[in-house]
Amino acid sequence: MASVGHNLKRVGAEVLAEMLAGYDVTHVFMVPAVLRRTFAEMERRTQIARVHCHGEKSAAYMADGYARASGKPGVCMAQVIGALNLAAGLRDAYLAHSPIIAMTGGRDPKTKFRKVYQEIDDVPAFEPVTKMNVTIDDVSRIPDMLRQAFRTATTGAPGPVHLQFRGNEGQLDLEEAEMDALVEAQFARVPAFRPEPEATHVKAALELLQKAERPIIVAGGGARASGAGKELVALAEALQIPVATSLNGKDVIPGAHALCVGVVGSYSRECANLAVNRADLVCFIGTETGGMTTHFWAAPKIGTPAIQIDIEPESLGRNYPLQASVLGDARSVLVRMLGQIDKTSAAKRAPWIKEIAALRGEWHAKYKSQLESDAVPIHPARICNELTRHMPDDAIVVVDTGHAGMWMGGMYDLRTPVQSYMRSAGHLGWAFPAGLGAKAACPERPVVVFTGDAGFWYHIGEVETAVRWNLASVTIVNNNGGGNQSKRGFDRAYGGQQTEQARELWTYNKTNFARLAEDMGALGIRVEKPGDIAPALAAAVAANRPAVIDIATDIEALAPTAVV
Ligand SMILES: Cc1ncc(C[n+]2csc(CCOP(=O)(O)OP(=O)(O)O)c2C)c(N)n1
Ligand SMILES: [Mg+2]
Repeated sequence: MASVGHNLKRVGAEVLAEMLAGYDVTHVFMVPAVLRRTFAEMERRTQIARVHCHGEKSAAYMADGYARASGKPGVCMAQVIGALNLAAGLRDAYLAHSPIIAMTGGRDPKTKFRKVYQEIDDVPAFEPVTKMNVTIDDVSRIPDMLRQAFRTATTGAPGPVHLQFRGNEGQLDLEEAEMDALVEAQFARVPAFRPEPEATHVKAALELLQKAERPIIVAGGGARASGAGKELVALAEALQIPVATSLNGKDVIPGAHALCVGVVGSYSRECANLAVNRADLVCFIGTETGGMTTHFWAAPKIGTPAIQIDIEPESLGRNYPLQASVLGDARSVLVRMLGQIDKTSAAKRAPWIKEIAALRGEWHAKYKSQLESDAVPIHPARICNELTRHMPDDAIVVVDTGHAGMWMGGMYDLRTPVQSYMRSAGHLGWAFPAGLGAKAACPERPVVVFTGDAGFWYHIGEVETAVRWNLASVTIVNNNGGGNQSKRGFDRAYGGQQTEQARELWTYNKTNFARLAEDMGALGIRVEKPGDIAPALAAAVAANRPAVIDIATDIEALAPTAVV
């Protein structure tokens, strides 16, 4: 704990700047004007980079990417008029359990309800997207409220918090009070605590796993946040249990691992859904068992024997009646299990593992022609395959939603346990700014974003931010000239076959994003032939400056939908 002494009158901005540095915050993402004096104090007292963005939503997404890449809360800020833009950007973080501290300017009691320029009551809008949503009205409360914000963001299932500072620009930071810049370093990253499970619960769950002949693990974002990948793979190997993941938990086991069946649910790999639906016991680890992960509770079907491990008691059994539930940190629970496993129970699962290998093989055979397609315009599955083979060993892969999520979730494999994967929890346009935040948090690791063109358009102005701050992520744009995930839906809306004019609902003008990126000072590479994907990736990673790889793809190629 860092303390600056007692009975000392200090300016709020000084304390806030020092505390953020004390919590190991390296970047804040914002649109001015908010907490201006705090920015001045950051410059005087800290090394914190103040990344000035082109919109509050993308600032929040950058903070989110920073948080998911590093486990450290991401900090973003907006003045009162930008507050709801910022709140909109917290929605993905809330859904994904990403720790964020959002700071906004707010109302002054002296003038509220008097039609102050740009002012409404923003606080209610933060309520559905935060774990904690508070106003700081007296400067002396900055230290304890900031500590509470870090504590809330990093404990249990992590998530965003909102601090509103008095004054439309948070001018509260100019005031003085007796206070200490006291920091609780434990809450500077996730997981702040690793709650140990009850021994009897661990034993009951393990006995069921060992008894099962066809068990499967479904691991989610909670396993990822706990850093439980190594222990999870060790347990799976020791007991010969196949592993499926949620989209949010994709990087807890490399896709290349023989026991990995892939992502289960809606944006999934067919063999994962099939495997989960053939299991006689499903072990959920750190997943909310929500609609996306279970394809609306069809994989597995409700009633399938299940056990669950989670850090949040209210998650246990929410959607699947359980034979055993274990409350605790995922890694801690797995360590306990590993300490008492009976490896001899694995032998009886040889037929199940053979069946799993066959399911994996069938999937590869079915999609081989797409994965290896030489078609021009390029088939997106071929991009995924090239990325599987050529992604740097320690890359952080950041993926947008829609078809981007489907292509990469289902068809891209992580090769190594140190490659990371982060995905939009549903918001189109999240990935590009999130990738910039990830690069800010982990400058030594390659960051490779996969997005569609509609996704990239959202925050394209942030290419300029990336250049200005040399946030050297590589952004791959699957450029098919439209939002072609919408194609199926409009086919249906038009009764089977849409009109030519209907395409105005989901297509754009043809654009060369590589050229646009070059104009903004980034490296732009246009790819039109499949053989050029790998060299473009290598060149973009080596360039060490923000890069956009624009890949011309087939607008008629539709990602496979979930099979159960
Ligand atoms: C904020 C938000 N608005 C709308 C959507 C609905 N949506 C999902 S995918 C999609 C189009 C995606 O287009 P693009 O990024 O070009 O990818 P493609 O489907 O063409 O591969 C839309 C509009 C969404 N997911 N998020
Ligand atoms: Mg598109």
